[in-house]
Amino acid sequence: MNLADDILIVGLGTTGIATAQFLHKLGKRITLLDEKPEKDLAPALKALDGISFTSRFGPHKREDFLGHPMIVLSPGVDSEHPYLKEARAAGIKVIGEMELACTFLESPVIAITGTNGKTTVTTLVGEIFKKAYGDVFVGGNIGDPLVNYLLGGTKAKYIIIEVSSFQLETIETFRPDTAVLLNVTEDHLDRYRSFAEYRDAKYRIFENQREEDYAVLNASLSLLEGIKAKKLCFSTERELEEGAFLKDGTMHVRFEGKEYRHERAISPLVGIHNTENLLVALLTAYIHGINGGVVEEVIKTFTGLSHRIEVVRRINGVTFYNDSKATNVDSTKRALESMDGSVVLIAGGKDKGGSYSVIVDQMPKVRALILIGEGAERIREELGSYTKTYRERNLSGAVSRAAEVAQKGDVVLFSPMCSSFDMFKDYKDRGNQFRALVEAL
Ligand code: UMA
Repeated sequence: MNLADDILIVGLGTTGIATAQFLHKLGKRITLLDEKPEKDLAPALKALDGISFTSRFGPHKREDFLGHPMIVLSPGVDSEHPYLKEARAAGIKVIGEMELACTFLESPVIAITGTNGKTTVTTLVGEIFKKAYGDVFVGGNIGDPLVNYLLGGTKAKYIIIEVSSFQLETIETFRPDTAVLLNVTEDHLDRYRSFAEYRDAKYRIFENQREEDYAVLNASLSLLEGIKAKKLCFSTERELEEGAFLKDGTMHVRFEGKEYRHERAISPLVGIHNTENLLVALLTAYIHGINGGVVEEVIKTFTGLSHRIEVVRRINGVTFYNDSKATNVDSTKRALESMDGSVVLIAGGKDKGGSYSVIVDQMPKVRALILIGEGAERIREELGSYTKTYRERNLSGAVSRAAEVAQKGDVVLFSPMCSSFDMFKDYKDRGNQFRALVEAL
């Protein structure tokens, strides 16, 4: 791609900082734009010490988007913002950081998207590839922007990235050697005008692939049209001629005329959603020539991520789980499905506009529902009639209430179904605060 000499970077979070450093290294003239006031951007500006740039901070203005031939967006910036539409109409090139970075990549790329499980799968695939090949970059939406890999200046054997729908909105040539789509359920309806728009952004992961690439996808999406890459599916429900599936407690991978088998029980991860995650990891490893012994060694010891159905503590026969990473309703549904016995569910946070009734089937096992945050009222409207429901002012009140209503043998599950930004810095901060409150009980 021909990069302009004068580039506007929108958003000065993790992505914007790394993008500014990279474009500076390439000798580009950069301008930084962020809707926050300058005083709130002090840490970001400190990270850019020694780099020359012009900047405009505070509420976005139309003219700020029109003065540069090229714009690089951070994922959090809606690419359909009216000022960006106007910029495109004026002939300005608008791309995202992932598109910018991918044009410089020389190593094979494995990209993983999906509404849920993408961080777990990216981490697990990363661990397997590190064990097999040593030098591997693991990043993207997981927290380390792809441009950071380029800034590192070394060449990895594989690049394994978690990719969000936000990042896929602004691609043009991004072409993973292996693209994985885990699942698509309602999320981010505060950004997208419809579910279809969100889903279509996810499907773009396959858009530029060719016959020699691989598309790994959930068998429920196997009829998806327009994929040029070789399709390989995974399923926990049915046997597949080719791909990965679960049968009688054994995970099977059928690939290029061979069959590989691993017992499901070798992994400490619980739940059917994790079986899917494991099948994907196995399939991806076999596609890229990794030996079954290496895969099994990693799978046996991979205990999952923090803030994802993580046991915090057992008190008087009640087990407290931190599932702060559940920022959408499908994620909470999966957590509930993995639980045996009665559950006291703590939920709520910043509402993203989707329907909470997705978990109605699981409500018979919910002894009590304890709600916090901006989304509390909408959740109560949709689920309040199914169980005893409490509204608490903050997380501390919710944890105390949960300890009070839970009975011996119950699970207290903090699985918010919402994002964290109404009351916390991010889902990690929210999960850490939950842990501390439970530890203090
Ligand atoms: N901003 C503007 N104008 C806007 C919107 C935002 O100026 O219209 C500014 C904000 O004031 C802020 C900056 O942009 O200063 C933040 O940019 P950002 O939201 O893109 O955040 P980054 O820190 O760059 O983090 C992003 C991803 N964030 C989002 O997609 C919202 C991170 O994913 C990702 O880890 C990181 O890039 C590295 O790739 C987070 C996430 O929540 C974890 N992702 C969503 C998800 O997983 O569901 C998609």
